[in-house]
This record gives sequence, structure tokens and C-alpha cells, in this order.
Amino acid sequence: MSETPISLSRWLIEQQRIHSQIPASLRLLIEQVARACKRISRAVNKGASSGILGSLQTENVQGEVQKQLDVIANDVLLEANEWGGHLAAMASEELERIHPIPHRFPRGEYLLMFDPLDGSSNIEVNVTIGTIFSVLHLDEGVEEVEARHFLQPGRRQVAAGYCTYGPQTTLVLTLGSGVTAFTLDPDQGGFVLTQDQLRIPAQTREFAINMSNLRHWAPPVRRYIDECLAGADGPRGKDFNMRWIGSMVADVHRVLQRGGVFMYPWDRREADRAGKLRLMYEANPMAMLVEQAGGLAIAGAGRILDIEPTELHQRAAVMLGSRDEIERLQRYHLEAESGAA
Ligand code: P6P
Repeated sequence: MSETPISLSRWLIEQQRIHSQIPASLRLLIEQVARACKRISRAVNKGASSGILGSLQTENVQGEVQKQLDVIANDVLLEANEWGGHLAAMASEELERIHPIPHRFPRGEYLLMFDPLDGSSNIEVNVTIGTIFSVLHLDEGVEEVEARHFLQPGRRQVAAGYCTYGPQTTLVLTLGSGVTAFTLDPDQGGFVLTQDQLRIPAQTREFAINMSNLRHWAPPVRRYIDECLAGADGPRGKDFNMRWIGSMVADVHRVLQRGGVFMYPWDRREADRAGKLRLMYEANPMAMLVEQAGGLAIAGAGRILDIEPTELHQRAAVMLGSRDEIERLQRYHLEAESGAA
């Protein structure tokens, strides 16, 4: 008889009790986020049958047209995390300002940031999308939480994760001691442990980037991709494969599952912007997950997790995945900076 699968709740209690790795308040936070992701998954899975697809007549703080499901996912996460007493405030891609915990509820020690539904441009075409979240600790002695309290470098995250809404609903999580994956069992209605201590292979033959931006890239990125495209006859001496789903959660999940490189680098289209993806609730949580799984995550010459944030919704260049490849990319950026290339 197969062993009883380990539920997310049991795994979290064991991290708290046996490994003393997390306090009860962080366990409760993760459980609440997981509960919200289950509700979001059900809404996404209903798709067109529920009449909640399509766009609203509104734009988010990023200037992007909001999908109905963007707003629904955002509301579900806010409601699920307001009352538990584990949070001091939340920040969302869909909200210009931070969302302090209302005074009618107890206030906790953590700050939660999220992209409630990343890749939502793929909703209508039934491509995997997902929720990305990041957890920080609020500094001691703060009375009124302000946006500046969220502006901590990614290396100070206490937890990070994402939930994919695709063929499976999978919660991938790190509490700072490796990466663990849980799959939603539709019969049980709960997440069960399916992979522990995920490791990203150091080498790969697969890269993910939006090739239509090729002419806009900086030289180090162009050099790296040109060498990949040159294949076995080129300087890399091997052929590469390309993937681009257009949904960061789906592309990063593939990298965590089988290695690879995911890149959304700076490009000249909006030269004053560091990149397209957001630092606090996309780049940082994914960077923590990838590095906890043995990979590397850079914005160019430096690590994403070392970026000192200045704005809540600031963007970052993102290049992450198999360590040997990202170290090569980092070397190309360093050589370009020193003029050695
Ligand atoms: P492009 C989705 O809109 C997103 O923010 C990421 O999930 C995804 O990796 C990227 O943008 C896709 O961008 O320019 O290829 O459409």
C-alpha cells in the first residue's frame, strides 16, 4: 500500500516542530497563501464557463489593462491574509500603494508581496499562469507600516514561492532551506508533497527568451544568445533548444524541474527601465527559489538578491537558471563593463 501522502499542513508543522525552522506565524502565513491559491486555481480552472475571463476597463499601477481574474486573484489574497494576525501589511502588483492590515485585525511581524496572477495575458489561450509571492520580516519597532519598510534586498526574504495554474496546480516553496513542491490533489482538495529538495542541473542546453527583442539587447546578452544559436559548430560546441511560454511562472517552473536558462534582460525599447519584470514580487522570489535549488539569478554583473530596492514597483533585468550558464552570462556582463569583451 502506498504511503499516505504528506500534506502541506503536516510538512509545515514538521518544519516548525521538528526542524525549528519556522515560527507558527510563518507556518500560518504559508497555509493562508496556499488556501488562497486553491481558490484562485478553482476560479482559473472554470475559465470561460464562469464568465470571468476578459479584461476590465481599468489599468493597474503598471499601466497594464487588468483582467477580471487579476482583480479576483488580488482580492482573494488580500481577504485570506488580512485577519490571521501574521502580517503587518501586504503589497501587490495590482495595488499602487501598500495594504496595511486593518486596525480591526491583529498585526503580525511579516510583510507579504505578490503578483496575484502572473502571465494573465495567457488566460484566454489556456496557457499556464500563476501566483508569485515573497515574504519579508518587518523591522522591529515600526508603528505605522509604510512602503519604505518593504524596500529590503531579496537576500532578506524569509520565504518565497509560486503556484502554477496549469495541467496541475503546483505550489513551489522555499523557507530558506531548499525548495519543495506540493501538488493539489483534486480528490482530497489539499496540497500534497510531491518533490523535496529540488535541484537545478548546473548545465543545460535549453534557454528561454523572447527572441523578437534580439535587436534591442545589450551586447553581453546578444553574445550569449548568438553563441547558443551557433550550436555545435560554434564556440559552445553543442546545440541548444529554445522555449518561451510568455508566462514567467511556467518558464521558471520548467527551469526548476529540468534546468535551463530564463532571461528577460534589459533592452533598448525602454532604456530608462531596468527591465520588464518587477523586482519585489517577481524577480526576488524567483531568484530565491532558483538559488535555493543550486542555480544562480543575476540582473547583469550582479545578483538579483543583492539589488537594494528604491521603489515598491521597480523593475529588474532577470537572467536565472543553471549555474554554469548564468555564471557565463555574468562573466560576459563583467567583461563588457571592463571593456575586455
Ligand atoms: P513578453 C507576463 O506578462 C510577464 O510579465 C511574464 O510572466 C512573462 O515572462 C513576460 O511578461 C512575457 O513578456 O514581452 O514576452 O510578452
